[in-house]
Amino acid sequence: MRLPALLPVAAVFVIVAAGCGGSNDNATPAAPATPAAPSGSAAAGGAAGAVNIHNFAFTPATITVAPGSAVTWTFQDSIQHTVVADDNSFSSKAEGNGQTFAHTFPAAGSVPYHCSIHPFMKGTVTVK
Ligand SMILES: [Cu+2]
Repeated sequence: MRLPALLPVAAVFVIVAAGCGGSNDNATPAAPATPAAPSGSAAAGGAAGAVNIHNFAFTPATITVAPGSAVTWTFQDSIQHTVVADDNSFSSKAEGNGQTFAHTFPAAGSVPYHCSIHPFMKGTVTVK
């Protein structure tokens, strides 16, 4: 006469165990690959440029924008990078996945830049 009494206990045990396993699975999804449209920071007078930072590279490595335009870099690596002008006219903080950095280029010229953490990462903004 003991078996019927044990069955409800076993059922409750299974439900509790399932709830525990489910709440513990907290995998971090990959960052969305779609670049967000630059919001607000783009100055009037030129088309904005966008550069992705992914796999230890600036893509495109060379970008051309009109004077007064902003360039927005989107950090897409889980490893942190920076965007630093070779002449130090601008520099970002070290940023990781999903962050952005924007800089407006008022005057014509060519501005090489790099990642200060990984100096082999190089890019150039050409303003003309
Ligand atoms: Cu870097």
